[in-house]
Amino acid sequence: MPSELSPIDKAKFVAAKQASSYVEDGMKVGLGTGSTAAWLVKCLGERVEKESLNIKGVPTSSRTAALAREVGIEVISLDEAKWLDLTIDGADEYDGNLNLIKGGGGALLQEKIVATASDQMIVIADASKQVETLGAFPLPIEVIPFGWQTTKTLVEETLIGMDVLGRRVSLRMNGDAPFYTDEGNHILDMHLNRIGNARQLSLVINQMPGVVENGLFIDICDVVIVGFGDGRVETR
Ligand code: ABF
Repeated sequence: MPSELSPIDKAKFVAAKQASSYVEDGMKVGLGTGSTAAWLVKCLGERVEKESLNIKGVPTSSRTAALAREVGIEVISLDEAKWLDLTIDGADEYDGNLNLIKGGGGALLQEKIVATASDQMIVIADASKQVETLGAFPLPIEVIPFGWQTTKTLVEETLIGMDVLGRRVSLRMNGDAPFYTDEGNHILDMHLNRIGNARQLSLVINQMPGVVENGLFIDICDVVIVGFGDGRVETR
């Protein structure tokens, strides 16, 4: 373990380290995005170097692609891979049914496509990501830039009558300018506080023109590996 890690980084590292042991020679692996997933990519890079582990990685963002190449992992596109053995990624929240909110890092679209195209998805997280009910973390939705303000208004109106506690929707910014995803889209963050029916909300949001995808991952995650600041790891 790298020395001098803060408790939160130690928690992320131990979860990532444990998850990296699920990766076997010859696998095609989806590589997540975010600070926890970055530990995973580094752990896998170490195995590639020390054990001559032969894997192909499909990154979920340009950031992860750059890191994977840097640590010596062979990077291929999802279309080259066609289907993956395993995807390992972080999350912003997970509940008792292993449903997730993802997309705080702005990469939810590629993350969802890659995770869905995998035999298994493992989430790695520190213990602070566990919630009773999803929604304290703002739910990101990816929208195309054309007419995004109209899409935002329609989303706000749609939230009336949904089982949520808040309805504020904000455009994600990057300094003074709107944030752009790797696909050239914007992100709207939905401050819902509590999502009573995540499955229904996900379906309703995705029906709206202008919405590309939302950050609810329902029935996609198979296992959550939780790391703690004292170095313990638990599997859910
Ligand atoms: C990605 O990175 C996301 O979907 C999630 O938004 C975020 C988690 O980041 P971190 O691991 O830095 O908390 O996995």
